[in-house]
Amino acid sequence: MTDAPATVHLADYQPFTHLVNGVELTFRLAPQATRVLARIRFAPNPARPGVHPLRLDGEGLRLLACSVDGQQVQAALDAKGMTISAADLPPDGFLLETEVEIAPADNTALEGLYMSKGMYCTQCEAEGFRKITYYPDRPDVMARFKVRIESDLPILLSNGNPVAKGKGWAEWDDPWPKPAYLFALVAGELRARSGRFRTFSGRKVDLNIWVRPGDEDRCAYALDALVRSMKWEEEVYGREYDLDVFNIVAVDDFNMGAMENKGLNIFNSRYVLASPETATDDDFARIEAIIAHEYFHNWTGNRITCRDWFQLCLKEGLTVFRDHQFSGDMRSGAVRRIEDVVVLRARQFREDAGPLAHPVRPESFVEINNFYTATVYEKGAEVIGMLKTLVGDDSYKRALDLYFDRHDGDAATIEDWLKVFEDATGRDLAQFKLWYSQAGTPHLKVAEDWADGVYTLTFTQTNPPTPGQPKKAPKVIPINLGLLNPNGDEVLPTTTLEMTKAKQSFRFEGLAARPIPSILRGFSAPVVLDRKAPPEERAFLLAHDTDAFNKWEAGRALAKDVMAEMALKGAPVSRAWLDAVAAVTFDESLDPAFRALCLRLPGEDDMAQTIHALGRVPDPAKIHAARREMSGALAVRLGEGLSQLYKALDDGAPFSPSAAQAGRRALRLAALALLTRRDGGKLAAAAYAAARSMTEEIGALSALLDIREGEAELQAFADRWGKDANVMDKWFALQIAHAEPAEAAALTGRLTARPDFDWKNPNRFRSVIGALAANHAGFHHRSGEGYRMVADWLLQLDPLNPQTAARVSTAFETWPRYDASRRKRAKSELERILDAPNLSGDLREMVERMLAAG
Ligand code: B3K
Ligand code: ZN
Repeated sequence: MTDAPATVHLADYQPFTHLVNGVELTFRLAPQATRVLARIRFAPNPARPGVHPLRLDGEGLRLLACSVDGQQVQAALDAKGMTISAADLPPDGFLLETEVEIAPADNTALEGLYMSKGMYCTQCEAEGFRKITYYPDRPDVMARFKVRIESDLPILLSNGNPVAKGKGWAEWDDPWPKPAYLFALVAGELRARSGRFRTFSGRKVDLNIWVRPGDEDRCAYALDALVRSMKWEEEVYGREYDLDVFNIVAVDDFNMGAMENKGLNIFNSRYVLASPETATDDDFARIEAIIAHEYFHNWTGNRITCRDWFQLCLKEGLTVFRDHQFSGDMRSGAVRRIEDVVVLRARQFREDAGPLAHPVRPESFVEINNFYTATVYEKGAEVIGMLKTLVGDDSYKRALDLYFDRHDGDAATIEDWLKVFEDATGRDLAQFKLWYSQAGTPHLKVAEDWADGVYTLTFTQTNPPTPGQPKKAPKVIPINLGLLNPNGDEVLPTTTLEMTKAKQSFRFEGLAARPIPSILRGFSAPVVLDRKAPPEERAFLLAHDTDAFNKWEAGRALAKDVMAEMALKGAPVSRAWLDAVAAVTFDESLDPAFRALCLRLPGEDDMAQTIHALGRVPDPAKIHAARREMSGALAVRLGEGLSQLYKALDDGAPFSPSAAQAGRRALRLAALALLTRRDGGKLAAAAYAAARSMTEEIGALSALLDIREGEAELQAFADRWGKDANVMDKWFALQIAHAEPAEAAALTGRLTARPDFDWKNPNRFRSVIGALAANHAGFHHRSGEGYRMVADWLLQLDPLNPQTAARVSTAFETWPRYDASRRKRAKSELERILDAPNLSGDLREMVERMLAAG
């Protein structure tokens, strides 16, 4: 048994005892016995006066040699690191030399140095560097790294600029001081797709995307996205790249999306490789966003890093905000905003409403990897969006310039970040800071009054209790508001109301008629708007709102009202909703991508969350049935127009991943899905056979699976793509996503029995087990089979890869919202996990937090 993992507290922060003045690493690579030689120069840290021993992190290392200034010393070793007593350390600074042995081939956790299909690679954030060598593995210790790699493999990469290479070795030098979590090394049989970028000051940068042989022809889109990111970063934020090379490596076994290591980004191959035949339009959009995200980290994350892991949102929230801005500029801003809010609600609102809720800046953790969450990332980005709305675009720009100026080279905090805004604008942000410290999604109620030509809106905010935070103070909420006349004209263009109190009224005078309010335009704050509105008003806004987000939101709110009535009271599909959607669907003046979004029904999990927030118990089977009934009714209501739409949207143009073409495909495939509900699958089968892109292939296959057809197409798909893991992941996930609730677990069972269910690969695991967890009615099926199967697989994966097991376990975070019988079943699965011998600290922390809810 290892000791119980300790809880780390933000309040306990202390600077490290020493400074690191330079690191030289030599890697002698071998799968079972890699040698890592480290030469680290330490100096006393003036911020920690006094005499201190040297405490270094280190896990799973075999120490072979250890000396200080050339003298061998006896280090005290334990499971978490080594300590060298102060008596062995010259007070003015010293050179520590160590040699350790590690076995990358046995590293199944994919953290530290590991192997993926014969290639060596690393993942150090957050605390993986300690699995490579003894080091102060914390973000506030920044140092310059020089690296020598010795191996017979042809391509040897590390951070910074290449210095020299010869047969069997290569040397790299990173001139920019960095924390250890940004260290990276890659060695393998790799091929590059290369490009060039000239920065605004004239610096030439070599760009390379490194992939396994055979994948070279799938790099063009990522390379193009990289160049556009670099340019956008210069134009919009004035930030230039700072090395001679920028390398990206695609890896098949990776715990998350990608990693921003300085000058050497490592990517999950599914977020790099793309061709029209293998990637969907959504894949293209995601690749563009992730390439940009990791690139933008070069300034927000690398040049300015975090003082400690509690400040994670400092780099992640800001970088997500920036990648959202970028995607909005590259594509339709309105469509991107809607998509981002859909994700925010699906992941972050869900997290905020359950047992895993935590502040954007948490105050304690056991395993930091468990805090790379939707709250830190997505809500962290929303907080920055609100700040920008409150101070205005010009002040935002001035504040960011000041941030880069003042903190370049620092390991900074949220306090530093907010101070920059206070200094740049003169604003007091003390109340705003609550967004960082209080968890939970605020609910906003609205009351209207119209009397004597004066229209008054009164808002009331409530901040619901979350684990460890029973009581909360009111937050600053920027509410973007527009007012429309009953004839559809806008009488008040978008105006930001600044709500600072628990209850607050805003008056509008000089209006000729009682207006229709368009509240929270652009989703100006991450809150739940609790406002009942009659269907006519929602339909009116869907038809007339000038704010694209709120126009969509009106349709979405209407669809949710209808679905809730159906699931809770057995109401019929509403005519008003059908008519309103029909009007938008056939409105040729609107962007096809927007129309496709309006045709998409709210997700079942989202609906369950909404019903739960109404104080009712969601029934997954009823929600599922209601949603199907709604799309069936829509297929009928849209009638012949659908076929025309489907035909008209095929312009025969050659494939382009452009947002415009993707939008047309999305609308066309939405039409196909509905048509398939009526024609028994004839059109979809033909569409599958004629598909010229993966988007069309998946679209046609989904439509067929939706009506329990598509056996032959599934087989054809597997025959064609069987050797392509990234494409086959879609094949696995799609079937499970479309499975009947009662059959989802059994289907998953059959798929996991296949020899190509490589469960140790995180992408495959997520495509199958994650897909079952995401099939709302299947996972929550009353038999409890969904819960049992996911729990079984978490238990199987945990000993090998605790990080991915812990991540997928969030499938259970919603268990308290359901009925007693489901709760009992889910809870007993969680308890079963907790009883497992040698459960990882990662999974234990998650399960304990989830169980604490009841
Ligand atoms: N910073 C990494 C995430 C690291 C996750 C460690 N468990 C990727 C990103 O946010 O860009
Ligand atoms: Zn990031």
